[in-house]
Amino acid sequence: MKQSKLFIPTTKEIPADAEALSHQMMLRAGYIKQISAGTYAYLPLAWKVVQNIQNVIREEMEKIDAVEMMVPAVIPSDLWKKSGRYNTYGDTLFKLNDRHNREFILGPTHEETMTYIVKDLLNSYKKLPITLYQLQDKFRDEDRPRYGLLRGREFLMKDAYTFASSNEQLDQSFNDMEQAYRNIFDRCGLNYQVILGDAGAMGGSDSKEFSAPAEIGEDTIVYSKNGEYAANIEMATSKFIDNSFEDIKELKEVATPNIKTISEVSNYLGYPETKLIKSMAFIADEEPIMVLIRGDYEVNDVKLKNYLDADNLREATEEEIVSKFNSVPGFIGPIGTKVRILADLTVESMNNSVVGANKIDAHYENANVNRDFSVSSFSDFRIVKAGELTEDGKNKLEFTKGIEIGHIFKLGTKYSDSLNAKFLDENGRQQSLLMGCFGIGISRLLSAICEQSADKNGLVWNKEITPYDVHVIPVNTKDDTQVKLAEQVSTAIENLKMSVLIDDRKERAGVKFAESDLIGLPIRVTVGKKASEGIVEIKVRATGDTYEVNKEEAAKKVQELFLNDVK
Ligand code: 9G3
Repeated sequence: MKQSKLFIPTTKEIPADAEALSHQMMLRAGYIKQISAGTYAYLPLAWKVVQNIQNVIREEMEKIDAVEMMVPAVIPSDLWKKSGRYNTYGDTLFKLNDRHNREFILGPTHEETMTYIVKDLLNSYKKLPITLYQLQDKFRDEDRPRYGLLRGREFLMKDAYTFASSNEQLDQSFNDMEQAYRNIFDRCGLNYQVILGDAGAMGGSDSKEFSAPAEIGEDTIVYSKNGEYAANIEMATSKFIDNSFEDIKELKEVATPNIKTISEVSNYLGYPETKLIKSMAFIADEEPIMVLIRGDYEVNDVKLKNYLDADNLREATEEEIVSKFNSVPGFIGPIGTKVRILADLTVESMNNSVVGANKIDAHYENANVNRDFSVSSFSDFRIVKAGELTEDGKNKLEFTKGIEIGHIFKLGTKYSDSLNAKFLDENGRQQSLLMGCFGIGISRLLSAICEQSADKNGLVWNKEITPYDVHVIPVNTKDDTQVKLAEQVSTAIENLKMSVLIDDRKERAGVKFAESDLIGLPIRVTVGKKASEGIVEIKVRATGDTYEVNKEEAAKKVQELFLNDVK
């Protein structure tokens, strides 16, 4: 391909609002162009990479008998009203009306659509299991789209859906998909961890997340160095050790004038934060709930939401703390409270604790569960801390940041129940279809690959997904010898089944080399001054290794390097 015919709007300046390395480099290398907040055009080189990634995905889906199809992006809202998700996702759902004023949404994911399609068709166990997938843009009106393709409002996803007649079939599909994802991410040259993920909102049970370690990642991954434990912090658990037993003391009210936060109370009364109980006020689907946790921990919203199976969970406002908790912000506590009280396991073994007195400028000392207040149930509601031990006490927990590039779920019958998608089992009984759903964020995957592989000079592609295999650069396009030799070498390389981008533009050498480093093709062949001696230079982008070879052996050397030195 002649570079003069392509469209690669490279630029030197780094846009002010591009913080992520991948975002900066994809802009500078002319791979993407922002159209609006969170929506991007894939320019020719990026689109080639995306298609290469999609072909890797197709090959791996083929191996596990998953079948590609395509559904509309414009979906009637009433499908989402039936599943109950129309309200759950509120503002994040893109909504639109057609000319007859009928309501639609732009699909953010397609559990409902797929269930609607197979319902009444996959009506016998003989037709199950089946896994359908698509490679399609998804729409999510994110509040804060950012980091380029990492968090977009229109983005490419591979979304797959399994319909099965038994848990064994669903497990098989889930395991097949996990292996397929490992193969896909390995072939994309990515390093990643498979971690315990939150299945909460999806109504299912198990879920596994594929997380690519990256500073810019929005996920916090909790893991043990020996690799035995890895979980999204939303789900992570730790061993809780408590040995603070004392004799029960008399409850005592103490004046704490304008002393509100945990650290203020701790300092003012001279107690460590581990002797304080933090009382959090939440509204879960309109119900006021108080959650108690030891002063040195934070409540984990995801664990709480999953425990309550709530659609909407939020912290109460100061006004609600007065009106619904009959308390005073900063002095809220469990004693005398009428709302349901849940408590983290850390509270179960505490005694003689400090709690808010539910009135201005006052706290209690020596508060004890059961004597002074009752808890309706104890559960793990805490956010684990780095340095804590894994539940088996054998390993220390470390934290790192990661980019969620894939997530696989076992859904159960949440969607088939709500859309009445049933099949006849081998005993002639009607059952709801068992479902699994599996996603790869393809746009996000592109960013994650760039985050992990780009260097200060630009992008660096591996051989599986590079837009072109070899970059041939005639340094001086006015020099016939160089131009002819560049064409000869390009043809010889193409004859060895490698794709070539030839930089036939009338640009200065410095510009050509800098842009070649930016767009990141794995191998570069420079045809410069030594062309007259029939010598060309070959450079491996990832390592910088450089070789001078005769023109006759150039193509062979490129092939050898491409096969052996390029990842
Ligand atoms: C929405 C909106 C945002 C969403 C969802 C729904 C995430 C939503 C979870 C999934 C689960 C799986 C199939 C492919 C793999 C992931 N964000 N999720 O359901 F309406 Cl606005 O998408 N779906």
